[in-house]
Amino acid sequence: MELRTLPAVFCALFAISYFKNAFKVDAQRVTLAVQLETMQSQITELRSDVDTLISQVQQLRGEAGLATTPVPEIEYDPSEYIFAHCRLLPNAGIQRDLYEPIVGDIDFKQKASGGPLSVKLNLYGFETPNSLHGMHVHSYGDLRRGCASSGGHYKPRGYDHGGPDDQIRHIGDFGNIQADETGSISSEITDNVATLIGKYSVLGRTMLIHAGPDDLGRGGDAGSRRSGNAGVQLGCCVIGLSDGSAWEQK
Ligand SMILES: [Cu+2]
Ligand SMILES: [Zn+2]
Repeated sequence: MELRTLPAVFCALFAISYFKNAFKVDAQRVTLAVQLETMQSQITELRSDVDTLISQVQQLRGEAGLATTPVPEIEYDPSEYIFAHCRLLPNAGIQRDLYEPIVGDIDFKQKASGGPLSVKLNLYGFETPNSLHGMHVHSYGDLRRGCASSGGHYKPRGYDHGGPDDQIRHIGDFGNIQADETGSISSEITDNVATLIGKYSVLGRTMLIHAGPDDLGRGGDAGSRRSGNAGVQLGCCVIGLSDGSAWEQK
């Protein structure tokens, strides 16, 4: 080999190795891009699996009464009152011969700064004079299948069922209400646990009245600890915000 051809040979060798490396890098890049795309689609799939699982868990929690679906925060003037209303109707989800045609209004009033909740009842249509009926807040304001689709007792804190004066009770365990001799109820009660405000607000949830008395968790069985064995769900309604006029009316 002549000396003067050496630089040309070196140049050629260098060019060959450069392009070889460049091709190698390019091929690696293509492989990585394909892997990345595969991983991205796997992540998307996993995300939708997780979403499905979350909604299944949420549904199960709702059925168990452990719903924690947050109520939107509302800014109130703390010096004002908050009012809510609920138009009670017979349970559309049960056989006609099981339900008593109870109807009426349930009104709520509470200071926006907190404190006890006043509940005014004006209900009619109970068939047995002087009968006792369990009354509770159930988890959801969903009445698609009558009262049954409102879920279990609203118990975001997970405690056992109890009476209104018990330390251990659900948020909306109002205990028993009693019909008079004409099958009507006109009364006002005060509760220190149920609230219209904050994280555990009963707004948007269901007020439910049962055919039988609530044993207040003292029945000694699982049903008692879960819901007070108050029997058939006679009637229900969804608690919604209202102005003060409904409260003043009766
Ligand atoms: Cu109930
Ligand atoms: Zn309860």
